[in-house]
Amino acid sequence: MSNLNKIIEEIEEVEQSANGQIDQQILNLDQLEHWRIIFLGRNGEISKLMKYLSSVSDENKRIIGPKINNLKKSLSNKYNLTQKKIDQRNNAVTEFDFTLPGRPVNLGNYHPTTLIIREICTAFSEMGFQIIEGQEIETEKYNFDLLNIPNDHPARDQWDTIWLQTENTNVKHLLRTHTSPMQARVMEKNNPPLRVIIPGKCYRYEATDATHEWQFHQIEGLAVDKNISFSELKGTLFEMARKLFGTDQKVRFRCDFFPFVEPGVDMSIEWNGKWIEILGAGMVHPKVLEGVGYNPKEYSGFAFGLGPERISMLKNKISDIRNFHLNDLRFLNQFTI
Ligand code: FA5
Repeated sequence: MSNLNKIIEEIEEVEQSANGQIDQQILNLDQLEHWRIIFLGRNGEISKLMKYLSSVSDENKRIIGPKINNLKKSLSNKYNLTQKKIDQRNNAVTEFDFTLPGRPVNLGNYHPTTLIIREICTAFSEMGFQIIEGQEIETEKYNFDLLNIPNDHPARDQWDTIWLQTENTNVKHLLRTHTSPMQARVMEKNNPPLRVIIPGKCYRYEATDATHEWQFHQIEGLAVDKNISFSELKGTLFEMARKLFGTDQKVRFRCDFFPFVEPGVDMSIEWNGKWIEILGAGMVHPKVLEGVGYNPKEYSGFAFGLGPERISMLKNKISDIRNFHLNDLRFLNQFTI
């Protein structure tokens, strides 16, 4: 190998070694200084290469001279760049201000449905009602039969039902269409007097729109005792409306039909100059009392079922019930405790 080739090879080796070290091994300024001395120092590798210039021909000088100069420039650049990077890293650590307040943690809120259910339940528990919960998967017997809605009765159409396919084909299961099946379940397990409130989810095979969801909530109320009359029903619901909407709240009762109450009513509240229906109610039908083994001559009671989302919509000026399930934080963040 000629002298020239040997020198070129050496230049390349120095380049490789210098770049390899600075890219992979240099972590701090001390190491960088050590690297500088080895490659760019007075007796470093670049200086050693420079010395070849005095021993080669002018022609070869013109070949290796620029190569050595370029290498020196590129290593000097790399040195400056690495020094900057290390400085920045060091400053980033030393400039961290430990006295700064921490980043705020996003705290969750209660869902508006939870808030309104709690508010309504509190109103009733202040009137002596006990709060209980029930199951969302029901049988035909409790959702319909024990509520005086026999098979093939047209009243069933009022509750578009999501039926379930289960292994037991003798018992028909469904997603409860209302919370009323809990009336029979509570009465079967308890003796009067009783006053209960039952919040929970309901499901109907319905097209959704601004006031209808296929999954929504209801709050059922039931009171059974001796001598319970329609006055107690009216008084209780009137008091609830005053607690929820303010002491001036006007309410209106009108006749309505539900097979499990007699007489049946719906209650509306006066809202922005209009009557808005908020619940169905009535005196528990004697057949329902009989069905759970109560003597209708001895006991009477009232029941009602209301939709908490609809009440929240009125109170909070929500124009579309579907907002409750959209999971949109712009909507949900507006509700705080
Ligand atoms: C019933 O479901 C009866 N079980 C209520 C009842 C109980 C009457 C006890 C008498 C005695 P209704 O289908 O009207 O009735 O529903 C009651 C309330 O649930 C309605 O006033 C409304 O607030 C709410 N609701 C009904 N369907 C929907 C729906 N698709 N989306 C949102 N809320 C609904």
